[in-house]
Amino acid sequence: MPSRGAIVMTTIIPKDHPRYESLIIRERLVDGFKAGIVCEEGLIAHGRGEAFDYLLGERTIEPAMTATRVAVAAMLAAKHPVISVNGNSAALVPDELVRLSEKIGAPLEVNLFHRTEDRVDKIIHHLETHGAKNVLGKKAEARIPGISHERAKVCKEGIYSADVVLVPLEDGDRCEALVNMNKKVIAIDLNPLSRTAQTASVTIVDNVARAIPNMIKLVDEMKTLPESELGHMRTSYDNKAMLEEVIRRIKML
Ligand code: PTJ
Repeated sequence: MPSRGAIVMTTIIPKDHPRYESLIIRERLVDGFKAGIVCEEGLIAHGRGEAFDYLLGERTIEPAMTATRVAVAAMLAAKHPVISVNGNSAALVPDELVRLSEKIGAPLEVNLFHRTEDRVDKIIHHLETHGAKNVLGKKAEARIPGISHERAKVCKEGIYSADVVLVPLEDGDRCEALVNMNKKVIAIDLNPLSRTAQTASVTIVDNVARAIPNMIKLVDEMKTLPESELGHMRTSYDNKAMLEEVIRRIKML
């Protein structure tokens, strides 16, 4: 029997399948759903993401890599960075979220749009089986002002007091509310037109399954760079221009 919240791959995808990576990602989501980690709506949201990923060629395009570099520069400079984790990202990149959290010194906080205490417990347990310690989110005693849904519930010493928040798969409302709290919000969203993508401080238009591993590699490359260089990366970056470039590339298809 799988342990509580454990993901067990149930379908075998042959490695020589031309769309192997995409199908593996889909299977991880389905298995995450069966394990009670991903919600029904998460499967629908993934379908939307897949469509945009197809348009991007299912690869990290150059403007997304630029945004990823700026995101890492922001996280390295942050006083209190926090990584928000929802059902989909926990199912897709649990090992990588734990590694990024350790490398940056940014706690993981489970924060769900479709929040149930059972799913919070399962996701925390799932991250712990992948090596995480002190996952936040069970105790969510603070609220983000200006939003009425469950994602407003946050941990006081986590997202509530963070200066930089990384939010893979965000909803637009909360992204805007976090920006209104003067936080730097780094979103990972395959849809460059979404309200999240348009309101975040830095938007990585990429699949979370590629973006988080890219961030891990970049932390190693960038952590020895002088602060002047990291600062220049952050201040010279224009998120709106980057999004326009992504949309231009999609139109050129
Ligand atoms: O686990 P919960 O309860 O927090 O719920 C998670 C979902 C995803 C259901 C919730 O956050 C939600 O409703 O999200 P939205 O508003 O549908 O937005 C999801 C966004 O993520 C969409 O713009 C998708 O294109 C995008 N997306 C989907 N899959 C990926 C993705 N972006 C990056 N990587 C993906 N794998």
